Amino acid sequence: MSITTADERVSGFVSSPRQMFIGGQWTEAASGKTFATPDPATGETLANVAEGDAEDIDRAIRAARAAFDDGPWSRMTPSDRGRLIWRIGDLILEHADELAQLESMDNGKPYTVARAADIPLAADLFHYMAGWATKIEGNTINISVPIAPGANFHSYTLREPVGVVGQIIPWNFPLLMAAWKIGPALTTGNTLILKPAEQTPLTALRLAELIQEAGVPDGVVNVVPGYGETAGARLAAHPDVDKVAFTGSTEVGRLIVQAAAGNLKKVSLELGGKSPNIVFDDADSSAVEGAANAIFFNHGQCCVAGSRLFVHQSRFDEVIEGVADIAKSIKLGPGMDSATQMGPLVSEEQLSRVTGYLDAGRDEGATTVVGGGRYGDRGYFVEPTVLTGTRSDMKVVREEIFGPVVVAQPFSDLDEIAAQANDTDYGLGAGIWTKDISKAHALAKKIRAGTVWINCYNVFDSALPFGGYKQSGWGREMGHEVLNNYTEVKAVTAQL
Ligand code: TXE
Repeated sequence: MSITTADERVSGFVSSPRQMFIGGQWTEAASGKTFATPDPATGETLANVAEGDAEDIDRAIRAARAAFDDGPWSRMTPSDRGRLIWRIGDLILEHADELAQLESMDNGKPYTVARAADIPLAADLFHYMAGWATKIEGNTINISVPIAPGANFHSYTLREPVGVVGQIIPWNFPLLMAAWKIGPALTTGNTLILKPAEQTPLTALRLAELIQEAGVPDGVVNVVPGYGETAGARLAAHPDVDKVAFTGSTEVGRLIVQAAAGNLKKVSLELGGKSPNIVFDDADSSAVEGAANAIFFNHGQCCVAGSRLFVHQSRFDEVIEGVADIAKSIKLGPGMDSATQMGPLVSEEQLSRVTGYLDAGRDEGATTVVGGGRYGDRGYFVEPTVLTGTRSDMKVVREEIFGPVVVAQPFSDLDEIAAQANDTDYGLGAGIWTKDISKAHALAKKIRAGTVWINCYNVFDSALPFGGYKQSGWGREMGHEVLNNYTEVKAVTAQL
């Protein structure tokens, strides 16, 4: 018997065109078209993938509808459902090396990071969600009905799946975003169609194979790779989809809401951010590394990146110098190189978007302390960058850059910093660095954001709800909060 290694499985996976997964079958696009997903470290084609568009989305929705209405899924007991979901988590861990390689090659992030963070977090999400399958409960409610004095009623609520769910995800954490979407939808008994980002379809397709191997019935999970304007738009607009869950840009989030208005499907959104990271005068020295990690992790391609750094004026020079030193020391290279600490951005489009912001910052008068441009002339690398001398009306301060670029500003008091931190259309995350825990909690309360980290940053856990205030989104993912995203509540009243 021959044993295939993760390397061999990965090269086998990318060497032939990948098909889409509809109704438990692996199939070509109805149009026969494929698209290339490039290696961001070189720009060369990594793999070819079936290009789904409206017709394929329609097929997938029919499969998901049949599986929801008539399939074994709706008759499965919660504990059997939970066991299947747990098994998906196990299979992810069993294939962790292979998935981390695929993720690194398709997205550009270092293999070591994918192996240590993305893959175990994705597995953990399924393990966490598996437990909820048996704990979805309604309430009994005592009612007194004024127009029926003396009558006796028995009222209770049922929490039921929304139905067929369309899920559209981005490219910054491809497998993890697929897990955040698929895990809770399955736990609550929905069926789904996932459209991965066109830049990074590979791990979602490999995940679909593992979901099939786990024994999830045909049609419950469908994965249709393709472009946003075609496949994504059809999924968001389709009248037979009951809910759409989207993670991506605020701009496309608005289009999703408009498309969903046709049949008023439920919508949850996880959108952009411009998160403040605040270092007080009494902060521990770990704040410097914390501020660097907040922006440079995943090359700044995090919706929650600590992209606006506010430092108390008494510590400003020291902290900026420290973050700049870290920026200079970061080793850039291909994700699969074991020495690499930061890989390329995901695509040529993101490279020109981020370098465009660097030009805009310079034009508007910002000072580049370190970095400031493209790195090398092959692949989509950008230098880790620190900008100072910025004003709150500058493009680089107001808009999400989604690259390794932080804008740093000094501040002097608590009231001023709360107002500055909230001076943004977004409200996804925030960081606070201080030894004064009362001050930290007081500020945490004032900040209008879905997540606040105190003396840490980028700490995620499947049990913690995640999502945004203001234009950063609607609804929460993870934790028990996510169950609200994927269930309807029915009130039942019987007269006794
Ligand atoms: O995002 P898009 P892009 C932000 C970040 C980044 C910018 C652009 O600032 O620089 O968005 O990235 C699908 N109907 N974030 O262009 O277009 C698309 O195919 C339905 C923040 O890559 O929003 C992909 O699957 N779907 C973010 C997904 O939407 C459509 C993560 C995200 O792509 C569609 C990514 C349409 N009309 C980018 N158009 C975060 N919150 O983490 C596109 N899509």
